[in-house]
Amino acid sequence: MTQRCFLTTPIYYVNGAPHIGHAYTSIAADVLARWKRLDGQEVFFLTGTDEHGQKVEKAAAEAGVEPQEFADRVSADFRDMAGRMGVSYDDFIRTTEPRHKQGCAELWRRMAAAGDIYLGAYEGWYAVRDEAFYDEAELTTRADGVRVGPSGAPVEWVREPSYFFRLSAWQDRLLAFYEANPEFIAPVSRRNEVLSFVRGGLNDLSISRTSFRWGIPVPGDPDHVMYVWLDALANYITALGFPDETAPRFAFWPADLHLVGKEIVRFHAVYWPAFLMAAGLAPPRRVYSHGWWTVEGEKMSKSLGNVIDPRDLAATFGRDAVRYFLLREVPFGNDGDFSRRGLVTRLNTELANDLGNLAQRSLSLIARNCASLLPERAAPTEADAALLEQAAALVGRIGLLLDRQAFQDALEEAWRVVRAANTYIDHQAPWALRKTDLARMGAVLRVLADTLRVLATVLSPFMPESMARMLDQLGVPAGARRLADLATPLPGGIVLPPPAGVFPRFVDDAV
Ligand code: ME8
Repeated sequence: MTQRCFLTTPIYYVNGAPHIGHAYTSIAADVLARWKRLDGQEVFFLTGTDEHGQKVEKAAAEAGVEPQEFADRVSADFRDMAGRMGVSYDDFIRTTEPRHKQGCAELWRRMAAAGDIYLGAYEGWYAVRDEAFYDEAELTTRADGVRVGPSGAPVEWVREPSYFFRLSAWQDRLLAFYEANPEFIAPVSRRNEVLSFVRGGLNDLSISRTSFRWGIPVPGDPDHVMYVWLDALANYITALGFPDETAPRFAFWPADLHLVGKEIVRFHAVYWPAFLMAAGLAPPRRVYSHGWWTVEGEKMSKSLGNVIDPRDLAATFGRDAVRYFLLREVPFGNDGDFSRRGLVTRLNTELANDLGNLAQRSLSLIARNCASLLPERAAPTEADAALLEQAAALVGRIGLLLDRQAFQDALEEAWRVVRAANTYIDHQAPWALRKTDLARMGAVLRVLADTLRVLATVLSPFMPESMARMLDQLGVPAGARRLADLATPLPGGIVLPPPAGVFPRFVDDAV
C-alpha cells in the first residue's frame, strides 16, 4: 500500500500581511511535501488562514471594514503568497468556512460529552496579540509601565463567564504520551520546555469568550464564542472532513507532522493532543517547532518598517534562491537573521558558482564536443565510481535528514557532492581530453551528467523551478523524475536541448 503522509503549516492570522516568517514555515513544509511525493508517497499538505478572534476583529475595525471582508482580503493575500513562493498545498482551509465551523462545533460537543468542559468564570490576564492567557508569574513590566507577557505582548485583565477545558486532568496522560512518543516534540530543547511546563502542573483552560462576537458560537450557548486557539487547532481535522471519520481524506489522520514556530509549541504539543484525546481522537505524530527570523539584526515589526514581503524578494532574486537561502542559512530549530548581503552571497557562490557553473560547464561541453548527444556510460574508473557512489548515496541520506526536518544538513550533504563534482571536473579536465582521448571525454561528461541528474532530482523539492529546468537540459523526461527513476539510466545518444544558465549571478548595487 502507498504510504500516506499528512503535513501542515500553522494557519496564519489574517490581521496583517504575509512576511518572510510565514513564508519560511510554508516553504519548509513544502519541501517535505515535495520530497514525499518524489518518494512515491500519497501526500496531503495543508495550509490556510486563522480568521477569528479579538486580534482579527480589532485589525478589521482599525481598517474600517467588517471582519469577514477584511479576512477575505488578507486570506487571499496569503494564498497568493503561497502560490508565488511555490508552496504546493493540497488544501487551503479558512476558519470562516462552513466546513470548518461545523467540524469545530462537533469537536466541542465531543469534548463536552466526555465531561471535559464545564462552565465557570475566567478572571486573569489576556494578551490579544498572542491570543493567549498568562499567569501573573509569566508577566514582566515594561519601562513605560505596561504589563507584558513572555513574548512582549501587552496584557489586559479580563473577567467574564467562560467555559473551561479540564486540562488539569490531562497532566498524567500527557506525560505518559510524551514518554511513549519521544519523537513527538522536536527539537529536543523544545521537548524539554514542554515537559517541564506540563510537569509543573496544568490549570484548566478557558475556551470561550463573551466580550466580543467574532468567533464560532459555542454549541448550545451562543452568548459565547469559542476561544480562537481551539477553533484554529481544529483546522487540522476539519480540513480532513471531520466529523465524517469515514471521509476518504480522514484516513490521513493522525497528522505526520505539524510544522510550527517556536512561540506556538505549547498550543500544539499540550492543548491540541489533550483536546483530541478528550474527543476520542488520536494525537498527531509529531510537532516540530522551528526558530524565528530577525531582519538585519532586528525583530520584524510594522513600526520599524522592516517587514519583508517574500514576494518582493522572489521578484528580485528568484523564488528558488529565496527558498534555498531560508533553509540553508540556519539550522531549522535555531533563530536566524535575514540579511540581503547573506542572500546575495549564497546565491552567487553556492547557486550560481558551485552548482550553476558545474551544470553549465558540463552541459556546454556536451553541446559543443558531443554534438549535444548524451554520451554513453562507460566502465567507470576509480574516480568515476567514487563520485557516482557519493551521488547515489545522497537519496538515502537526504531522506533520513528530512525525516528529522534537518533541512540545512540535507543541503550540506548535497553540496558535498556538488563540491566533489567540481573537483572531479577540474581533475579530469574533459576540455583537454577532446584532443587526446575522445572516448574518455565522453565518459567523464556522462559521469557529470549522471551526477547532475541526481543533484537536480534531490534538490527539486527545495528549488522546483530551477531544478526542473536543469532536468530538462539533462534530457530527463518529465514523467521520470521521481527518486525511484534514478535507478534507470538515461539512454546514451539522446539529444540534449541547448544549455542555459539556471542561476544568474546577482550584481547588487546596494551591497
Ligand atoms: O500563530 N520567523 O498565526 P501567525 C519565523 N494563527 N517564523 C515566523 C515568524 C518569524 N519572524 N513570524 C511568523 C498564529 N512566523 C496562529 C496559528 S495554528 C493552529 C494557529 C511563522 O500568523 C511561524 O510558523 O502569528 C509562526 O508559528 C507562525 O508564522 C505564526 O503565524
